[in-house]
Amino acid sequence: RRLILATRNAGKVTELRAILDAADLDIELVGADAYPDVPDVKETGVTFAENALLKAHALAQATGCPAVADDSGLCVDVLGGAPGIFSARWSGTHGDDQANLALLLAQLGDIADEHRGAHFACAAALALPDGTERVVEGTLEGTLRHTPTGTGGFGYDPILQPLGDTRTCAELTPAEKNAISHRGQAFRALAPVVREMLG
Ligand code: ITT
Repeated sequence: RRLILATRNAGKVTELRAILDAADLDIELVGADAYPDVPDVKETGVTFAENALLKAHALAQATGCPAVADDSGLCVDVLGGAPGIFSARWSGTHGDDQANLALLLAQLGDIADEHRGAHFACAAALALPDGTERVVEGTLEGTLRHTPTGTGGFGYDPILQPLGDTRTCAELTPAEKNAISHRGQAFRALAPVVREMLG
């Protein structure tokens, strides 16, 4: 059996493979890159869950295979939850992690640490070709650093310091990040659903 990972974000693919491999699903995981002719779906939803479902359904319909999708982002308290679902294109250029992070830091300026609360959020969706769907969510709470630190992970990892840690997500090992992350939580919760629905 085959399960499509409906994402073109390389950082997500690496993490999803590790998280789902650890769940021992006995399923072949195939990246969306294996289907270059399937056009990217427009993320027209207003929530992470809606967008994750849109992406999963688009791949499941186009390929005839079950698909899982991730929609995720960084929600900053003092910005009322922004960039949120716009995290990947905050600077105007989709997927430009450096520019997105730099703009966000500039917007926060020298706001004091006690006002730099934020969380990562992830919605993990499963869609089957017959239209069946499931979606679950996870979050990772933390505070935002004034300067980026660390080289691991992707996106906003160099500025998000999880609560209870002194390091940023970009300083954690991949296993340490997956153990606590929004994505780890969401896809570990989705794994038994995948097993049940594909089994
Ligand atoms: P797909 O739609 O193809 O999955 P995308 O990068 O466009 O890829 P999203 O719309 O879900 O995906 O945007 C996610 C963005 O949120 C991502 O580009 C990062 O900027 C940020 N983000 C999500 N999870 C993150 C994480 O674990 N660490 C750091 N940044 C993260």
